Amino acid sequence: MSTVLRRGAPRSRRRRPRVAVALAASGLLALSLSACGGATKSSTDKAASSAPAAGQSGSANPSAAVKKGLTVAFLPKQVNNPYFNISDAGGNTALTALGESYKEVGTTSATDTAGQVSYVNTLTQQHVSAIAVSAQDPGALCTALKQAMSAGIKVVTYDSDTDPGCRQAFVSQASSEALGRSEVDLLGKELNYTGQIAILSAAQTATNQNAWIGYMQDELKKPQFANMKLVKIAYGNDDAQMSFQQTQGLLQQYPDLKGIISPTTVGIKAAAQYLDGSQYKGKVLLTGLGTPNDMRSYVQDGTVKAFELWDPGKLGQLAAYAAVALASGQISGAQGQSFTAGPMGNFTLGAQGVITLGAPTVFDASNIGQFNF
Ligand code: RAM
Repeated sequence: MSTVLRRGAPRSRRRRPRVAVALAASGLLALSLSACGGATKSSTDKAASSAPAAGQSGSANPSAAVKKGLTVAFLPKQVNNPYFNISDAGGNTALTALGESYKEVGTTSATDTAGQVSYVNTLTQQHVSAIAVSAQDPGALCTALKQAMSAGIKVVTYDSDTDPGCRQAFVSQASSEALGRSEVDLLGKELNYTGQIAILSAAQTATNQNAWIGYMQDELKKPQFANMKLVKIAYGNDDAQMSFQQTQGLLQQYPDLKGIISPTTVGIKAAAQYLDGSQYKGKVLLTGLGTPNDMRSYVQDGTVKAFELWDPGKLGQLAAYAAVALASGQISGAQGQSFTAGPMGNFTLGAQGVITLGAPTVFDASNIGQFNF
């Protein structure tokens, strides 16, 4: 994919309408670039991101009818990532079942915050009903998302949140705390709570990975981990090649390394691939978050013992139902409101508009055969 235009490049199978291209190519893109400046957040955005929650107040009518003719746009962190192919297909399934319209736009790189901003601006111009976005950075999209909300567009984050003031609700895959702590616990058991470990993350700014890593570091402070030392956090940017090279670099830099946690589907797959073909296979243990289909062969050949994930398709479905509930006025993002997510049942919003999918599944040799995603 490295030959593909990186910034704002749309999926080839879903061409951007001409008007969108024109807008992005002219003033809007310039505006977004100057406002958000790629990975470096401007002070404007920092100020915007710390403002009080814009859209989580306001009244809602839980028995309002589902509006018809809605368009929900999915803007994943990265469009060429199999994880988001599954999650966004789930969004499409839910919207199709409701008779609403689905579309997906996004960048091919997971570190193209300016590209994400540009897409938000384009969707605002197109006046979609709602945007479901997995944010590459907690603050960089805030100015653009607040403009979208001011224009009446509902904003739900899924998978990776923005600062809470920049969206109405966040559809979270699972408790961040449970995810972070459990990955350390899985590796700790496998290593008999001894040795140097490293983390191979995604983008350095990713809200979700950083939240999980925070809890991993906290878990490591517990007495049972006194002999386990986190020596490095490396970033593979959800890029397969970079994640592979970062794994190689970790082993070169820390020859005594005993384990790696990679809380990204792209990272764990690349790390497993590296270990599998190296002298470290079976000696350096690996866990984290991966899809069963990506990881099956590495579990079967002993490179990986156990890892975890939620069902990305269900996450996308829930994001779509939440977006439709927001656009229909059934919820506004306030704590305690609830809505029905079709066959998935009822969900209630927690503090700061967080809607949690559920608990993740731990996959190992005993159950991986039962899962196909
Ligand atoms: C990658 C992305 C995504 C994360 C999964 C686990 O696909 O970073 O945001 O939730 O891994």
